[in-house]
Amino acid sequence: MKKKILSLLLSMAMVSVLFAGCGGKEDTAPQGDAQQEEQTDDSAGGDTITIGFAQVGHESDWRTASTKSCQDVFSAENGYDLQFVDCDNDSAKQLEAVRNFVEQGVDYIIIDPIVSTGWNTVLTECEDAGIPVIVIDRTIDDSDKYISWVGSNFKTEGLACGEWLKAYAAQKGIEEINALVIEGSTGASATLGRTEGFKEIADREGWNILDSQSGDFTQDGGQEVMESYIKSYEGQFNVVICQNDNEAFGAMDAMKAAGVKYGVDGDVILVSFDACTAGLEYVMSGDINADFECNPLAAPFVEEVIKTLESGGTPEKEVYMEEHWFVNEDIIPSIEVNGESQDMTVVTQDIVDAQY
Ligand code: GZL
Repeated sequence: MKKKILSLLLSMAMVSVLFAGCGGKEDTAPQGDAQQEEQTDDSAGGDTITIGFAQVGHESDWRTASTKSCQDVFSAENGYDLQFVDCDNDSAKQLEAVRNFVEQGVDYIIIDPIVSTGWNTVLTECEDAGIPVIVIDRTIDDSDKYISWVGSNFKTEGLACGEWLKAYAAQKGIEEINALVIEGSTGASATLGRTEGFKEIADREGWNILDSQSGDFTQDGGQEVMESYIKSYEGQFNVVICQNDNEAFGAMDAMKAAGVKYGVDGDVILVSFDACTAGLEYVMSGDINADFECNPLAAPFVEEVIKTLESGGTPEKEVYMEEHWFVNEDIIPSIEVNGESQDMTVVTQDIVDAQY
């Protein structure tokens, strides 16, 4: 928007200069106008940056924190005009939102892609309009027509979950793993990565994944899938992997209602991803055995990308967020993921109080 206002004011200033040159009765007006335009130029020329943000939706605690991070950083007092669209987990709505941003002529577009494919055409439209696109969180896998991506390595999260479960089962003398997976939203890179990572370890260790269905990253979805699993696999499973905390909350409700004991003192190991505040509270209480963090606070890093661009620099194409792996019990100090030693963090009240 900054761009559009500037070019409009510059052309108005040029017209007023032309009028002034003609000596018409508008002599004073154009001068006055020109000065006013200069002032206006100055005020609109360098300050407000307009950002169009097409957010996945409002499906989880994680998403709420992600949205708040962007709204806090890209605020009016920080010099931004944030055009926020909650795309309600609807890919068609998200593509339409991005096209509307192009129509509006925003200065930057931020996208958290609901699904990882179907993006090349609309990103080409953004590129043709000269509007830089920054992708956060989930990835776009069928186009690289964006400036930067800021997010997490979802496959690493899945691998860490598998490596921890291997070490945990050994510590507890559990010889057979019969796991049920409640996946995230179908087609989301977070779902694809976590599923791929965990399955790689499960295949390597010869574990049984009895079933793997989508709970759509919601609490209702987690509860519905877990209720169905209990009917189909009662007494056959000893691990439940939920691909986000809100699904785990729903799965807990379903298991509680069915009398299935889960967590540190239960018959079923319960694992989650995201590590939001409420999720860590359940880790601390022992209801969730382990929670693999996915950091939603990308906005400060996105602002760094924008500032680099504004100063004529070239930002990094990929920026990875820092994340931690949380557990209830202090029996596995670290795990090895992709050949790298990674600490397991026992959840304390201080950690819960500091979480997003
Ligand atoms: C992961 C993010 C996922 C979270 C869910 O980066 O896209 O979507 O794990 C959220 O909580 O709904």
